[in-house]
Amino acid sequence: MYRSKKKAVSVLLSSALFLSSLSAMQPAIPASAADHNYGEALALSLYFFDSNACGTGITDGPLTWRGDCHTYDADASTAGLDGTAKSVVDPDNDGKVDLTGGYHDAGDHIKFNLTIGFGMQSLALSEYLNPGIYKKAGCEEHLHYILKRGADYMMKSTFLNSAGEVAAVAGTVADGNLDHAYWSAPEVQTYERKVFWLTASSNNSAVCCEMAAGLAGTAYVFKESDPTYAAECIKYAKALVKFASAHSGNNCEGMSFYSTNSMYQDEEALANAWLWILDEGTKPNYAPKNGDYGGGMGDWDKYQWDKVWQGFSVLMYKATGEDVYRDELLYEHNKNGITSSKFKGDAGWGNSRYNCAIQMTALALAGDDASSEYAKAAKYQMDCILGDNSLNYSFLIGYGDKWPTHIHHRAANPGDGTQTADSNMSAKYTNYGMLVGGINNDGYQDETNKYQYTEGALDYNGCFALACAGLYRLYGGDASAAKTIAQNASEINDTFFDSIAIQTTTTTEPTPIGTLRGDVDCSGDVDVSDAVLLARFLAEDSAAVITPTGLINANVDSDQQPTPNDVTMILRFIAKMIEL
Ligand SMILES: [Ca+2]
Ligand SMILES: [Ca+2]
Ligand SMILES: [Ca+2]
Ligand SMILES: [Ca+2]
Ligand SMILES: [Zn+2]
Ligand SMILES: [Zn+2]
Repeated sequence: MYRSKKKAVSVLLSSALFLSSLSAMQPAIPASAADHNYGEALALSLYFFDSNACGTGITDGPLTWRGDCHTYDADASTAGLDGTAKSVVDPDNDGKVDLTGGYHDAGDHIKFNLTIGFGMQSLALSEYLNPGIYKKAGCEEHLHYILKRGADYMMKSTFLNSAGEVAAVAGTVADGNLDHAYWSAPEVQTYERKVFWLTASSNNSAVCCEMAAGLAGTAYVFKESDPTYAAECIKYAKALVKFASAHSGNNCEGMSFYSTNSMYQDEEALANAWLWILDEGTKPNYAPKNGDYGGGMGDWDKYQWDKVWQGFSVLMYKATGEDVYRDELLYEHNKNGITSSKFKGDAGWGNSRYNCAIQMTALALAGDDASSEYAKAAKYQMDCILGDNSLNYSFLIGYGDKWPTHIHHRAANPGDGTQTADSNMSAKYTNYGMLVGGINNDGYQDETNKYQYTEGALDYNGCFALACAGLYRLYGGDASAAKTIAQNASEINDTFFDSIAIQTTTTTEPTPIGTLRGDVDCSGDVDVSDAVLLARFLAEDSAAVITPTGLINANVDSDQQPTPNDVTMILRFIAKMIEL
């Protein structure tokens, strides 16, 4: 589909003319040298997910020091299930089901579908907001590899009946208290891993919708390269949203570290927004104002594992350009307040992830303008995290030349078999790309048992990707530096993704803007029907429907959103008075 539209462009306009008009309409971006290398940081950050991989296919994978683990999740217990749910999950009635795969959550080895969903959704969102950014960083295949492991596991742990409806979800695997009792590498562990099931009578709707958002986001990333896989992800995403709303609940058993509140409408809205963007659903109907999404549902917070309203608004703003989302993001930005003069360090536990989440909102407001105060504020915060702080530590492990070594991560810092985190041993392996909690207003303590500072998790790196991808798009950076690190680090199997060509460009390329300027109905050419459709849409004619791509195509004057001026410009183009 994308290729054929491109062909139509070249028929209509010479490619040179098209490109020159494109660049003329882009806001000017100052050619500033990047203080930090965001391309390198983004590419490195993906390796954290490999460090938390669980199941099989890990030995001989991207990391030399990781191997298959918890393979006995293949015989996970179905205890706790009964009736139809039991018969769907365990048709041979042996009391066992295969739940291998997925990701450990943090420096421990629990698999929470809530944070796996959040992590995958965040990675997919970082690509959507910054189209082609992982390709530019030379790590598109790596992104696909990570998303597929996450999506494969979320689908494997979702059990559909013959009608395609969800019968049960293995929401969490491993009891946190038991898991935490062991400080050892995942590869050697044999403790019993309990399954916490979600069913119609004991559901957790936020978990199901977060999974749906992760699956639908993954479908977006795969829709061109593997439409069959994307369709499978969409099927599960739709089933999970339906299950979550038909049987709403907030069962937090087994989720003591990530207890959700009862508000799942934010995760639901996010999943539905992705489905709408994929042309697989209707446009979510929310009009947030001053943090209030209606019906008493408020944001007034930051994007995080069970509070994703800002992720929803960022996604919708990118898709529609509508002022209602910009105004809402501006409200939350002003409330959370980051500037380019003071590091925001008010979170006691895992400060860097919240800081990155706030950067995401600022970068959405910045659009393509690297010289805006929003962009500069995000850049300042990220630069502090990457090393411009009183300790000169990069809190992204393996980036720069100094980083924390007493990390709270059992796989990378397993000790000698008798030690616990209290022994404060140094990491055995450099866990390249792991974002740790890092510095906050109280400082930083590089101690293995100070998990508030030295641990990382799927949600941390998800938020990091959202911030770093935006900064890389705006300010550039030489991503080949990550490849050089991979070649020299004994921890990384640098030939694993060898088929990937690293692009070393340091200039910022124009952000792709739809398929064809002025082609509001996405028919492949621009004619009077495009102007008519846009005029009807702007007059709020409910029968006038424009796809997200069409809305981007419609905004020919490149301001925030389609307006009557765009109709005028399209008509002038048809009359051959101007170029688009
Ligand atoms: Ca079985
Ligand atoms: Ca929620
Ligand atoms: Ca058209
Ligand atoms: Ca416009
Ligand atoms: Zn494992
Ligand atoms: Zn833990």
